[in-house]
Amino acid sequence: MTSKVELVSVVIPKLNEAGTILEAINTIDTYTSYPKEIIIVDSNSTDGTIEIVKDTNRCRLIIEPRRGYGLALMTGMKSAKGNIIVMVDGDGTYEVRHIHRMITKMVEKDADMVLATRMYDPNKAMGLFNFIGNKVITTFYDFFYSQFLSDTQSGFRAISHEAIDKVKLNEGDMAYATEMLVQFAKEGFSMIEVPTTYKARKYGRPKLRRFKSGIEIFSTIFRGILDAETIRKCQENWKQNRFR
Ligand SMILES: Nc1nc2c(ncn2[C@@H]2O[C@H](COP(=O)(O)OP(=O)(O)OP(=O)(O)O)[C@@H](O)[C@H]2O)c(=O)[nH]1
Ligand SMILES: [Mg+2]
Repeated sequence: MTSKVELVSVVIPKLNEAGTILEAINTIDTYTSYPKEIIIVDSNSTDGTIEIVKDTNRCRLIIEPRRGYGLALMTGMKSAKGNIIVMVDGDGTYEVRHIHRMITKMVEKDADMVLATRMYDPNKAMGLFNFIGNKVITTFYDFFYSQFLSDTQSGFRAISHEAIDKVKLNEGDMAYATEMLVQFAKEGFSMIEVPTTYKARKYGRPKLRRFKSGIEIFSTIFRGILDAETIRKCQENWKQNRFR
């Protein structure tokens, strides 16, 4: 539950995103009027990103030498001081202006997590493979974990710090985001979505390795399904919450 905003910690994992990071920082600074801190977690970028971040003097920079999207987020969240944590990519693909709208919704609905969904975006900028993969994963996830999400692979989320501290997450790479949803469903934490827009990557290369990530994400979902206790809890939570 998130009934008030004390401090928002925006955690940005980034690796070689020199072309987009400054704009992301500036936009977050301008459009998020809640009290905030920006934490950048870098795995030793070699394209000048680190220098750009240092020059801004507006962010806390953490070097996490181990590679992996999940590891970077775990490290960043560990040092977050806010009662709300926002995770978002530093690659210019997500509309970071929408952080404000996500947090307002979070407080209004007293939610544990708000995901920015890209599924209602009129620009349809998501690549076809990613779109299909996302749809399949989301359908499986919703069915087995009794949820109604439309974009489980969104890496743009506002999360209650208290809630994330209660779950144990181990996935070091892209499956981290799915593991978080599995654990939140098991704990009965409330998850809602707000629409956002999405842009295709303009700078650098994606770090997502589709095949490897696909296997890890499905393994994460199926591991939870095989755990009868998890599924029982999700169904129980759904029954309790459906008339709310
Ligand atoms: N610190 C750190 N950040 C990472 C690592 N791998 C990925 N990232 C960052 O995590 C975010 C998500 O990775 P992306 O490559 O954008 O993956 P994606 O969003 O699936 O791919 P795109 O559609 O191309 O954006 C980006 O901001 C990356 O720079 C890593 O090993 N270390
Ligand atoms: Mg990205």
